[in-house]
Amino acid sequence: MLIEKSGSIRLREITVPESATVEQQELAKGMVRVNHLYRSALKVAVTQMEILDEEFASLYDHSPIHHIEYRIKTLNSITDKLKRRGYALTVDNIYAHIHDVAGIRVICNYLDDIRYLHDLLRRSDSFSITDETDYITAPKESGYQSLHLILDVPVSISEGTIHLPVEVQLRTIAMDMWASLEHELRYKSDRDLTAEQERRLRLCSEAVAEIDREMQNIYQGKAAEYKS
Ligand code: 0O2
Repeated sequence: MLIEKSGSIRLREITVPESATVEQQELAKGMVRVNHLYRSALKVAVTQMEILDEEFASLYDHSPIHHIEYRIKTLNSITDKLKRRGYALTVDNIYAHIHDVAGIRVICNYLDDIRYLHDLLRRSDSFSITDETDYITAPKESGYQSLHLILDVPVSISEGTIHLPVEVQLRTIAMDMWASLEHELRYKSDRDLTAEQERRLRLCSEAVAEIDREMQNIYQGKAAEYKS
């Protein structure tokens, strides 16, 4: 199942007043180009991911991917990230410093599915992995778990082949449940989470990790880890 999340860059999001300078008009045009190119990179990467999934399913009668979500980062989010890192909003800075303009989230059934897909992507000739952060082996302070990869994706356009980064977040259904609810709890309210709530979220994340290990063991027919 493929889910496209909203959030593409649209020209109308960029205020170009009548008095806009040539530079501002160029920026607006450049943003439309950014959107088009990253969308194309996203399509290439999503299609390749589906091909791997279908091939695996036909060989082993098990699909490693539960579903895939993808999105183009919103202009606001791009602007915030550039600002946080001390860069001005320019097309060149987006290409140089933002590696998650195009993002794919691959929700897997089991932990081993993540390792298996990671391995396939490492060996793939279609793109290379330029960066990886394993928040499963070492979860973030918040408790967040996922495997983050940056793929270098070749895209054929009229002028030739360009290479663009696409961020891939690989996680299990259980990790996705935690991340979605934690994000909701953290950002949907105008009140910050208390230290106690943060602690409880970390405990939930540990419980998620244990559930993932146990589901994996059950799937493989191994002995249960829980002690009665
Ligand atoms: P969106 O809308 O998902 O793109 P950054 O923190 O973004 O300046 P970096 O290196 O990209 O720098 O950060 P990181 O933490 O490796 O990856 C950022 C993305 O991972 C986030 O995207 C989230 O999708 C996810 N993520 C990271 N930490 C957490 C967390 O504690 N909770 C949840 N729910 N998700 C997390 P964005 O950019 O926030 O937004």
